[in-house]
Amino acid sequence: MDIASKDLLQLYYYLKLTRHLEGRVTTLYRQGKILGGAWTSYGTEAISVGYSYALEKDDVIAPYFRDMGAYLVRGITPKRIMAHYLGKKTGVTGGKEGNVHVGDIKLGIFGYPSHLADNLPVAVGAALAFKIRGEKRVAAATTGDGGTSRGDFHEALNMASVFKVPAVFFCNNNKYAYSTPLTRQMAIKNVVERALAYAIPAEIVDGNDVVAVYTAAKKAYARAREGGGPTFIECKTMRMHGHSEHDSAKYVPKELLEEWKKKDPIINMEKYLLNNKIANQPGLDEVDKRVKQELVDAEEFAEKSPYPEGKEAIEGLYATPL
Ligand SMILES: Cc1ncc(C[n+]2csc(CCOP(=O)(O)OP(=O)(O)O)c2C)c(N)n1
Repeated sequence: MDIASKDLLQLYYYLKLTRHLEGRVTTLYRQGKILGGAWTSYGTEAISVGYSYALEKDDVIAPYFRDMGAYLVRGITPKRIMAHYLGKKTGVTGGKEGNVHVGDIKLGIFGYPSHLADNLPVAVGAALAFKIRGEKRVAAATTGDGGTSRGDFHEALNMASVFKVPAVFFCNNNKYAYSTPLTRQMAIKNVVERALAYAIPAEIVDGNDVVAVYTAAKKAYARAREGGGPTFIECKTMRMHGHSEHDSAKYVPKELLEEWKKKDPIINMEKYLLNNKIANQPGLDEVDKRVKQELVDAEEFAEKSPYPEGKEAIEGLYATPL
């Protein structure tokens, strides 16, 4: 697939933005400035950036908690995210939520019910609606490997397949579900086998290669739009930090982390851009500088923003029909 240079550079920009934003959030968490917890997608950013960048504006996503890249790509600004983490009124949830259960329906992002595949039935419902209305839109949803062991995952895939809805599922297979390694949560080798059992076409991609994720996603979305039904894409990667920043992840063998450090998605993309002469080193440094400045501005905006007032706690809790 031919990808325009401008899109490849944007993919790189979003990888860097996600990495630095979550890095800064982690620092703020350690300083005690974050009101809730800090879950990051460190080392797996290529999945959320790749699958979301391949979508069209009218499509929707039902993300999970390691999808910061998708929030950014779809237009939740770093300012709103920073303000969210600091519990401010200008944050994504107006200061109501202190974790990463965020969404913005105006940007086609469903706020998710839980971290563990409950978002997949939501995507299937949206996709079924698109199909019934004859709209060429797609719903994308993600889950971790652990989430694929839960009932919601299986119900969603079964229904998506039976009704042939335009939904595309991504698995961020980062080898651990909290402290449980893959081998303790499933007896199969590859998660794709679960999708194949529902007669859903499935593919394994390198989850640390943003171009591979983007390309597989584009193909699956095109098929879904043409009435070809759902696809499942297993993105193999490694969770490089703890489950959350409170977790030192001592249960993960050091050698495994060392091995995957060499496959870092940002380093991969830099090599790709340099080798294919799409960018030079000063160009990449410029992106880094731009991203860091954007985050300084975002943090300043968040710091200066007010906290919500008490009475706002009960406002906006229920959906207003669009
Ligand atoms: C029903 C339910 N059980 C447990 C939790 C706590 N929890 C949140 S995420 C998670 C592990 C998720 O693992 P996985 O699906 O592999 O995603 P990963 O963290 O690896 O990205 C757990 C146990 C929860 N949020 N909801």
